Amino acid sequence: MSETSFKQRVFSGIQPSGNLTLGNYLGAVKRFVEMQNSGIETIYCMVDLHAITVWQDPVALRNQTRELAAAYIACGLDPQKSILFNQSQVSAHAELGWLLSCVARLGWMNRMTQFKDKAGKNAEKMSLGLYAYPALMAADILAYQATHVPVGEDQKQHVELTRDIAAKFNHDFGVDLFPMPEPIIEGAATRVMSLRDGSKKMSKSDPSDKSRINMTDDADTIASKIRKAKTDPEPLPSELDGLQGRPEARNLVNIYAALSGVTPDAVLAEFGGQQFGTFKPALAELAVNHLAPISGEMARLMAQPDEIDRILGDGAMRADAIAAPVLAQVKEAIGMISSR
Ligand code: AQP
Repeated sequence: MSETSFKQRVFSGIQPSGNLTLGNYLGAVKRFVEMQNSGIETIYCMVDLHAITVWQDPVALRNQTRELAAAYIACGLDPQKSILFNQSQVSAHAELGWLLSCVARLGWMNRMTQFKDKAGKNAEKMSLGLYAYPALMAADILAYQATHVPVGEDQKQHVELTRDIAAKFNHDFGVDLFPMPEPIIEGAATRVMSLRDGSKKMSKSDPSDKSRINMTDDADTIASKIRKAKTDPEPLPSELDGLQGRPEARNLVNIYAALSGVTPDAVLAEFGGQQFGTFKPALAELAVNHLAPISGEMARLMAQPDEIDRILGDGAMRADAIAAPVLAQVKEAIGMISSR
């Protein structure tokens, strides 16, 4: 365990690998904003180096990165208060990623469930980068000596691996350079599920657009996706226990709770005994009211790509000023000569 007391600092990132989904928003970005507004130092990244672990069309990647920056800002991240930048502009990420991949053990990486989920039966055809992704994610966090990492439930294992890598580095080199970062997984929707299959998480890269709500979807599209969301024929229960074995119903209740800022119990107290024919339109209205101002603001920002690039450039310089000295200390600890 680290004995140094590290300054509280938040780091997290999202891949610009497609449209930001309601899952990314409720599981991650909403929390990013709360942490920013609590006064802690916050650093939020568009992790383009992670995005390319699967094929990205270069034109689309550029657009998706700007769109993600626009989404961050439209959701309430303030470039004055938070450092916002794209990962590839700060070379400490890639460099520290390599150094930490020499610390991480193959056995640890082999236990990562996200690789297994994403690779499926095609592991042999996946990029080496997809397999090594968690070591780069550890570098993202540790380059800033971040103490808190707001993420959705699916990223918990990667933050735990980051702690293992940090502890091994500190131990192997007899230093106290890295804190043990804490995953922050909070809220009613830490794992938003696909609208088509309650056993799969909602994901940007799901081939079916109907499986997710994109932050850029218009009101009609949101309403139609919620209306067509898979459910069961039973009415909603009045108690949480009644959602057992009903993953699709649970998912919609959790989404309603997270959007309206109440607990799932409170949602069931209001809608228990009612059919989805009543609940779905209420959820659609809530989602549209919540998301329409965000997508409107995103569209406004996307009309000014130069301003987005300026914000990202400023963020990259501020991020580099924190990460470069940490990287220098890491190299020093490893025994690398600083020759210039
Ligand atoms: N369904 C989800 N529910 C709650 N949180 C979620 N997150 C992702 N999906 C959900 C959280 O969003 C943050 C950013 O995730 P990411 O882009 O780094 O990668 P991911 O977890 O692999 O997300 P996607 O949407 O599934 O992307 P693709 O399809 O490109 O792999 C993380 O904090 C994550 O927990």
